[in-house]
Formats: sequence, structure tokens, C-alpha cells
Amino acid sequence: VRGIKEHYNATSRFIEDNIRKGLGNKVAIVCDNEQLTYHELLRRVNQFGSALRNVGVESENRILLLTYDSPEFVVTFFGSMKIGAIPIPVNTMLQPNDYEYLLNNSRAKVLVVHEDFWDKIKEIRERFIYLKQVIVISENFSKKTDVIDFFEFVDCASEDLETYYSTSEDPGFWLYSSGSTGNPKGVIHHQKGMEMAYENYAKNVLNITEDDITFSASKLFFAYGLGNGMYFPFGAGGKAVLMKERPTPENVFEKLVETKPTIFFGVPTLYGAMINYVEKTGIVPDLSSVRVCVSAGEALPATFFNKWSELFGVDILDGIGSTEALHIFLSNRSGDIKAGSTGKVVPGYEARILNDQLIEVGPNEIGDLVIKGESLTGGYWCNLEENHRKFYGEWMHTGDKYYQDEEGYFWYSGRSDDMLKVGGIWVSPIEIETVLFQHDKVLEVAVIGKKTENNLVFPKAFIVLKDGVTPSDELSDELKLFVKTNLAPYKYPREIEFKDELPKTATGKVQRFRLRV
Ligand code: 3SK
Repeated sequence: VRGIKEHYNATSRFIEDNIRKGLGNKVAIVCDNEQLTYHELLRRVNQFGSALRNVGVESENRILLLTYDSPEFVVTFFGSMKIGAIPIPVNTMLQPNDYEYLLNNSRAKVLVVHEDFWDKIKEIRERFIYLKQVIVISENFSKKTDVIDFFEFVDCASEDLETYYSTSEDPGFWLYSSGSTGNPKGVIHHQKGMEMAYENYAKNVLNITEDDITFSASKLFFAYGLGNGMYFPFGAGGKAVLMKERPTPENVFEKLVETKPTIFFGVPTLYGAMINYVEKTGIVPDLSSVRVCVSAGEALPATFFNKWSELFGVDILDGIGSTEALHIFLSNRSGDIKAGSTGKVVPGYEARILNDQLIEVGPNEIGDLVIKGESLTGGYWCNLEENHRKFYGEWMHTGDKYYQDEEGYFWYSGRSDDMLKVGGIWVSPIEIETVLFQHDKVLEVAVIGKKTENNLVFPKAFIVLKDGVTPSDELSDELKLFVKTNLAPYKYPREIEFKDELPKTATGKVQRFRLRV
């Protein structure tokens, strides 16, 4: 019938399909000492969805999710989607003001939050203007009047839950993407987006099967981690290993050796740190279970690729994706790798490199990368300006500069705007500048991305001090700490250079490009 879209619900596809295929007793999630089969997972998903309905949650209501990679994350995500409510996983490393923005911008009615994070924001609860219910995940919940105990909420609810009649194009979940102005944008993904990313990348490029066990050092609240650690393994009926802690070379190696995954997902800075760890300690952990490694977030230096395969005998497939595309759309493939390049277009996507007149450029010419494909977002929440800038027809500007060589491999050539990718996470230089400006010894500041010898990027701040203030190493440390305590700590400038003045245009605009040399 014209206008009627396909009936589709992602929870049915990613969890219930595995039970229909006879995999109900198979372990779906391993997290520390806890294991959950697909049957157990579905029971909890149903209970969580029933409990949401009991407290009046309806389809399209937003549920903000602020917790560790854990079974509770997965239960909240799929329990919400099953009733047509919209889960919004958010970064766990932000500051209270950031959560105020995310809650108010999304107008979430429910917050599901681990107590470690709730403790940091509960004092400002009255600033969350649309929030009605706070559900706290706590291993030792002590009765409080104004919040709900996650485990009691789930345990008391029905195991039977009818699936909401959603279509493939209904809004399914959101993710927040950082913008160059510092205000994150709500990226609306449709119910079928995860299936499209799964088919395009996990199936076509990784050849994932039900025998695979995935482990992602990148967290589930990132678009990259969400696929790696949740809907890729579930899409295939495989097993997901989840780790609550922030990744370090030590705990990632430990997890790899202990849980024996077949696919490992990381980012270049982590691969670099892991290689350093091996070189420093002389310990080469046994990674023989891993059949393929994946890297995204920023370009993987060829030296890391070579060193890793020398140490562990396994390839790292480098690719690039985005929160808006949901997952990877350009990638190297097993047996078809050019180290240092981002590989070729993933089947299911199309990519073009355009000049300023939106005309496709020839081989080896740098231009703006645009893509299209069915996992792409339908747009940003309440943000006409960015929607107009980002999308035209089916095509989306990635904001990345690329060139393609004669053999069809794509080579990353920088960002179209000033955004920096630090350790695989977007960081806005403007946001760092704004904080440094608030320090009483700072007169002027400009932040740029500085490259390491391996082409990885970190924020560097150029600072003009107020009259009478003397530059020193102590002051540099003080300013770094100031940023760490006022922003998500990973955004702090790793290097500070004091200057007498900053290069500016005649109209007084700082010329960041002159600081980049
Ligand atoms: O940064 C990336 O390359 C990426 C990859 C997959 C999914 C999301 C992102 C941002």
C-alpha cells in the first residue's frame, strides 16, 4: 500500500530472532562474573519495557542512558526500543553542565543512570526541566524517596511485553555528536539503522557469524562501540564481551587473554599504547583467539598496522565511520589492505570526493568526502542550520577531506572544519578556548590540533597571559588542570605555549592556520 512502511522493530530483530533461530540458551553477554543467555536477556528486556509502560512512558518518549558498558545498558536500550520509546546513550565522561544540556535538549522524561554518575549530578536535578523519573542502577541501592531502584523496577514487572507497532523508518534511538560550536547535536537514527550498518559492515566486511565473540575497547555510548559491542554480535547470534572500566593497555590485554574474543575493536591511540606496553615490558600477551582487529576514530598510522601484525600475527582493518552514518562506511578488508589508507567504500554505501563547486574531483585530488547509504541518520534534532549544512538529497557531507588513489583506496587528508579527533573522540577547540578564557590569568587563547610523529592529534593551546603574569611550567600545569576540571578530562590541552600575541586578521579574528605550522 502506498505510504505504508515496512513493519519493523529492532528488538525483535536483534534479540528475539536469535531465540526464534534456537539460540535462546546461548550466552549473549559476558560482563565480569555475569553471563546472560539470549532467553535471560529477553526476559529482562521485556520486564524493563513493561516497567517503563507501568510508569506511563509512551512511544517516542526519550530515555537518557548514562551508565557503564553492562547488561543494564543493553536491557535499557532494547527494552525502550521494544515499546517505541527512544533510548539516548550518552558519554559517561562529561561534566554536570553537559548533562543538563543533554537532558534539556533531548527533553528526556526518564534518566537511567548508574549511581556513580548520579552522585555527580543529583544536586542540580531541579535544572532538568523535562525529567520526570530517575532510575538508578546501584548494586547496593538504599531506599530513597525521589529515585527508583533499577533492579526492583525490573524485577517487579511483567515478563510478557507486546512489541510496539513501529515501522522501519520510525525514530529508533539517538546519539549525540559534538559540534564545532561545542553544543552536541541529537542524531536521530531510525529503527532499521542498526540492521543496515550490520549488513553493510559487520556482514560484508567482517564476515561476522554466530561463532564470533566481540570485544570493543570503545564504549557502547559511541556509535562505533554500539555496533562493535552490541548489535553486531547480536545481529549474528554471537557473544559480546563487555568491560565496565575505562580501557588501558593492561586491562584490555587482560580481557583479551581471559575472554578470548575473535574480533577486537580499538582506536589508534589505544593500539599505540598497547604496542608501547609490549615494547616496554617485553610481555607479548597471547591474542591467538583474535581473527581480526578493527580500528576507527582517526587514521591508523601504517607503523602501528605493521608493528601490530608483527607482534600478534593479525591484521588491523582501518576504517572510518561517523555518528551520523552510524558505523563504518570506508574500510580496508582482509586480504585487501593498503596500510595507512582508509581502504575502499563499504558495500551498501556510495562515496564521492567533491571540490568547492560540488563537482567530483579526479584521482589523487583532495576534496570533501560525501556519502550516502541506508544507515544514515534522518537528521539532527531541532537544528535546521546544521541539517541544511550537512545534507543534500540522499547525500551527507562527512566534514572530512580525502583523496582517492588510482587503485580506489581513500586517504584521509584532514577535517573540513577545525574539529579535532583526540583518541577517536571529537573535541571542539572552541570549547577548550572558552574554558581557558575563564581563567583569571588568561588574556587570549587559541587551540589547534597538533600531530604526533605518528600523525595522531592532540589539543595544543597558545596562550597570551594578562599583564604582570609570568609564564612557567607550574602555570602550564595549573591551566591544564583547570580544563580537566571544567570539561570532560580527555579534552585538556596536552601542550601549552605562551605567546606575546596571537596572529590575527585585520578584523581581529585569530588565524589558527598560522599556528598550525
Ligand atoms: O569515528 C569513526 O570512525 C566512527 C566509526 C564508526 C562509528 C562511528 C564513528 C564516529
